[in-house]
Amino acid sequence: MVVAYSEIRDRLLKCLDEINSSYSIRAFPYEELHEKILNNSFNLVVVGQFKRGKTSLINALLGIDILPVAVVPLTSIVTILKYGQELRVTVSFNNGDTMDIEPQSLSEYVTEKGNPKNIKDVQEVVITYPSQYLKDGVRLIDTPGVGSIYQHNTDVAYQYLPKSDAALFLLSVDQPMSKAELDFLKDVKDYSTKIFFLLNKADYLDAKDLQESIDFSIGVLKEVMSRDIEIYPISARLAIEGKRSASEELLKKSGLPAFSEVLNGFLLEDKAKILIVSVANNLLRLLSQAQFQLELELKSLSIPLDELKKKTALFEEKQKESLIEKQDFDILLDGEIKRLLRDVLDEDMTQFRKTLLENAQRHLEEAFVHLKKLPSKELKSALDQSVIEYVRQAFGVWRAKEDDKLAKAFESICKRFVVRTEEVVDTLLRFSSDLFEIPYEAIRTEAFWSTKSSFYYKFKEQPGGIEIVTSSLTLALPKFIGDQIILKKTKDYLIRAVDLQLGRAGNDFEERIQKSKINFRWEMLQRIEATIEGISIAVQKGLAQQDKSTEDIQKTSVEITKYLQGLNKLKNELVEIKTVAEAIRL
Ligand SMILES: Nc1nc2c(ncn2[C@@H]2O[C@H](COP(=O)(O)OP(=O)(O)OP(=O)(O)O)[C@@H](O)[C@H]2O)c(=O)[nH]1
Ligand SMILES: [Mg+2]
Repeated sequence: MVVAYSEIRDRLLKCLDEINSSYSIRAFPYEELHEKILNNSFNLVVVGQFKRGKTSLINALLGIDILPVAVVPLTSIVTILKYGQELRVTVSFNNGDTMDIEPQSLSEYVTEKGNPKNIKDVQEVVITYPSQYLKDGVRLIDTPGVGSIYQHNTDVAYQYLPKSDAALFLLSVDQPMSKAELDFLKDVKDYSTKIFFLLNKADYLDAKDLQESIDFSIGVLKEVMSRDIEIYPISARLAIEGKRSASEELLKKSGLPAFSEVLNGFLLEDKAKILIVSVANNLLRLLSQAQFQLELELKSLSIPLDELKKKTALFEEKQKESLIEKQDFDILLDGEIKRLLRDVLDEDMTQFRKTLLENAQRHLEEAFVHLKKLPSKELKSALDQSVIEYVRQAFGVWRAKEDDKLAKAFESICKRFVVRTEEVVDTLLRFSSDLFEIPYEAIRTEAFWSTKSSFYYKFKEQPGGIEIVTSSLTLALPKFIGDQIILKKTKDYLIRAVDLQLGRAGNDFEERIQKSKINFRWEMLQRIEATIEGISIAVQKGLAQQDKSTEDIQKTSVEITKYLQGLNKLKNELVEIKTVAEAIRL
């Protein structure tokens, strides 16, 4: 069954809005759920050797000619394409600044020719575009080709792998796979959970030769990946032509629609499904609770006053138990977070520092051999530059990976504590359910917390890459200084630069984890509070009504029943949405 993701997403959003506007549910996480649904994005990162047609593929997928392509190694900066109501191109620089530019000037920032060795110090470029393809939350990430003479381009490509949902690995028929390509693939394998292989430029070959090329690539890839491989032959060129001339035939021949379908199926099944089901479950849980409270209110209208008071006293006794639970919650959560910072973050930083210093020193010595003919002052500044560049790249890659790792670890802590919180809430509700003889249906919502993109651990979009203090030594350099002293001083500088960077990165990680913890804790305790309050208020309302006239009581009871019917309708709709989502299969 082909399900339009946008369709069930919109149905879910409608439910969410209706609950928010018609039912006053305490601690209803409307904003969070809304944002979660709207921001659900699929990051597709396009990687491969230089000149395989990565940029062309993105143009083809979008049916536009927006990104610059060429016959020489070109893309040097990562470009992210995402949905927006109008075309807009924003450049982010490593120092944190951003700037909107005209689309025509794109190549002055993202290409090796327009921005050689990234002298403009660009971190990334974000393009928003009103394309149907991007509307469902797909984000396409164009990366510089690896393996060209521009090493810095290769490093950049690595940074975007850990957070991607899938990598599109591009090969092309005009060149057999190279060693650099295979080495790169081995790394991609470590960083990326899902890889699709595309064999581009299929238009160069006839059917027989194309098959031969596919078979050859499959053979090589199977060995590296140690699993069965599927390769999708495509022609970005034909796809662009097909879209431009609105020719179905060309488009079909390009192989792109067939691949898109597979890709969309994967995205739906892997991410959209989990998201929809878990949000629906969360809403169902909240509605169940609201329903319980309404029924309790209804019941309280008819229970004899004495009995009602007795039951209320019993409930108040019970709710004291949750105070102890709350204390335990705090102690345990603090402990887990401390362990995360100490056993994971500190440990990783120590390890990274060691490897980085070793590698960077080796790099420095090599650079020194190349550069030592330069006059002292130039030598010093060239070495500093080389160190800065090296450390920046290494940090970028490490930080992306560490970020992902911490997010997952934090997520898994949250997951355990959500289960705990829900148990406390359910115990209270079940107790009241027995006490007042009203049915209560508990719904588990763990799925929500296992979605890949983290919820509580909030990522900044990470503007501003690694800032490095420039060495002030250059200025203070004595006139006739020996080369070896320069090397030594640069090595000292390297250590200071690394430690400074590491200190910053460590603080940044820790601060974000602590902030995330506070948010999480608050929200969990809020859930328990809201349950207790909801139950108390329902009983209080009943109590307050008891001395009213029979007519008034009758009126209230009709109103509540109407509310309950509305709730039931919403619940049915949510169950249906869930069923549709669960049926999504590739
Ligand atoms: N015949 C043919 N040529 C293609 C196709 N796709 C791309 N090309 C050409 O291949 C060359 C490289 O395309 P790009 O899209 O710039 O490749 P890239 O992988 O982004 O290159 P880098 O950014 O340098 O890594 C260009 O001259 C394209 O016109 C295709 O399907 N068929
Ligand atoms: Mg490119």
